[in-house]
Amino acid sequence: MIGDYSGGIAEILREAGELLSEGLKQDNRSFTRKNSIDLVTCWDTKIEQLLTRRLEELFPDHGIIGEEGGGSREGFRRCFIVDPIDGTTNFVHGFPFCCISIACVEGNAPIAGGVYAPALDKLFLAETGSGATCNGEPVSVSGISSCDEALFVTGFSYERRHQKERLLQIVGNGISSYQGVRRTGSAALDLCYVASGIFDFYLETGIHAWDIAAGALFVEEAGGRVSMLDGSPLDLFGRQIAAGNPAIFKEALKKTLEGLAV
Ligand code: LIP
Repeated sequence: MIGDYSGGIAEILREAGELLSEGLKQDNRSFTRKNSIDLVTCWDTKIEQLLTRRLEELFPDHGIIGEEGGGSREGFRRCFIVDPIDGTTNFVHGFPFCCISIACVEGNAPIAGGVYAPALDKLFLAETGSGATCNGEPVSVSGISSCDEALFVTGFSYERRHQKERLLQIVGNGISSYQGVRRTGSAALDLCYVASGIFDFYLETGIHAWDIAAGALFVEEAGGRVSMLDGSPLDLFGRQIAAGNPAIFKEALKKTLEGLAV
């Protein structure tokens, strides 16, 4: 799949992936706190600097928004939204389920994206209308047709200490409704695994556009659905997402949010 963006995004992700691998090889990874549980490491900063520099070189007329550096999309028709390390808490603890995410958006719609997890040796790419791939092979969402047979994945964002009852209700609903419930710590990889038919439904609140922009495109290009918790079209900046295979989507949304105000 070589559209206008995939070649450049893949090249930059592989370069940044070397820094992430280097960081994972360290005995330990020091961090500072953005709040009581939201961490940042020097690797997040280094990788975001590389992403920004290389994207400016390859796509000079695009805006850039990054988790660590801010940036803006004002005045740009198209803008990159980057997460230098999605799954930073995993990274700090040496749990290799972490990745780098780059998405190109026009308005509120992702049109191209890439996610690279070097420790898993998985490079996901997609462009609107061209499908989604993992390591060059097409991926598609699962065909599972009932929640009983499905694997549900969710996450606990950095607001979790103020939302404990709500999150426990979602997990409780998950335990009663699905074959299994998972929490991996990386929204971007959760969406990649939905697009690959490994997870069947994902739902999270409190996440940011940089966590989900690329992954949401992968799910749609792999034949899946993404939306807000009330089923309305996804707003990347709306701090919530539901994603899954179309066969169980409606049932899963209803069962997962049972007893909760949406
Ligand atoms: C993480 C998300 C994850 C969420 C975490 C955190 P980060 O992003 O990928 O789904 O549960 O709380 O937001 O901070 O590692 O880029």
